[in-house]
Amino acid sequence: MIRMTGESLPNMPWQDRPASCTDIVWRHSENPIIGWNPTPKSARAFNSAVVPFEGAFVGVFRADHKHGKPQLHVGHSKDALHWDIQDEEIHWVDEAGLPYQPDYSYDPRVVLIEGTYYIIWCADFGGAALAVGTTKDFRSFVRIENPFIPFNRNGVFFPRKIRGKYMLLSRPSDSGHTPFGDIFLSESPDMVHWGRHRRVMTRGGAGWWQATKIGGGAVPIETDEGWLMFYHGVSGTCNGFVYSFGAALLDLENPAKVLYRTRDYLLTPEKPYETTGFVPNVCFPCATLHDPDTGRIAIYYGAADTYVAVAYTQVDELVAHLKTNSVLAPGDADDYRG
Ligand code: BMA
Repeated sequence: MIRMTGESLPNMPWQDRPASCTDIVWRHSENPIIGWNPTPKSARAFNSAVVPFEGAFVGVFRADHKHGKPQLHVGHSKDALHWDIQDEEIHWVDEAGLPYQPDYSYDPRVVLIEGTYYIIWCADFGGAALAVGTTKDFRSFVRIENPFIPFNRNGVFFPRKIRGKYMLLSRPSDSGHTPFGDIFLSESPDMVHWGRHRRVMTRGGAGWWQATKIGGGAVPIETDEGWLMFYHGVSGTCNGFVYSFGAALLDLENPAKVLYRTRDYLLTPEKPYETTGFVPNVCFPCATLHDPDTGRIAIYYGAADTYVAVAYTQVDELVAHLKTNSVLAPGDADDYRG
C-alpha cells in the first residue's frame, strides 16, 4: 500500500464503495452531513475544514449568516459526521491581544504544523485577500497581521517544511467571482514573509471542466509518490460557473513540479444537494481526513454553497488512476527550477 504520512485514524468516517459504483471517488450515503440553518444565526455552512483533535474532530466552518456575510465558526464532533457548531463566530485578536476581526471570512483550510494549528482563509483587506491565524486549543485565536496583499484566495499550507521552508499554494485573482486563475506556490522562512513565487498549475489542460480557473482545495497529503492534492476546477457555461474537483500529485521535494494531474474530474455536481442551493453546481473541497493504516481518504466539500458533504477514495486506487489518466496543462510547472 502507498504510505501516507500522518497519525492512524481508525475513527475517521468511512463507507466502502457501493457495489453499483465504479468511480474512483464515491459519495457518503447520508450526504449532505450539514443542512440549512446549521446555527441560529447562520443560514448555510459549506466550504469548511476538519482536522483530528484530542481523539475526536474539530472543524472550522464557513457559515454565511442570515444577514448574508460569512464568518468562521468552530464545531466539534466525535465521528466527523455529526457536528456541534458554535453559534458564535471565531473572534480574532492580533498578536498584542487586541480585537482583529475581519468584516467577512470564508473558505478556511486548517493544518497542524509543528504543534500549532494554522487557519488560512479569505478575508477583506481592501479586497479579497488571504488571512492567517493560529490556535492551539480552538478556543482562542490569534491572527497574524496581513501576510498577503489582495487579491488572492484558496490558500493551502503544506503540513511541513520542504527543503527548510514553509510552503503555500494560492490562487491570485481579482475581486469578486474571478473569471480566471492558476495555482501558485510560495515559500517562507517564518510563516509571515512569503516569496519565491512559482506558477505550479494552470487552468485548462485536457478538459473543459477546469478551463476557466482552478484553485487548491485540501491540505496536500504526503505520500511515497508525492504530495496528493485535491483541487477544484471551474467550467464557464452560458448559465454560470460549474465547480468540480480533481487531484494532482506534486513532487515531494519540489512541489512546484506537477507529476500527474487528473484529465477528468473526480467528482462533479450531480446530486440534488450539489446542483441546487444558494449557488447551484458547486463541489468545493477544503479538507480531507486520511488513515495511513488503511489508505482511506475522506474528502470534505462544500455543495452548492449551502451544504457540507463527504466523499471517499482509497489512496492506492486513486494514485494508480492518477498515473494512468493524467494530462498536464501547457504551462504547468513553467517555473520549475529544480
Ligand atoms: C468562489 C468562492 C467560493 C464559492 C464559489 C461558488 O469564488 O467564493 O466560496 O463556493 O465561488 O460560489
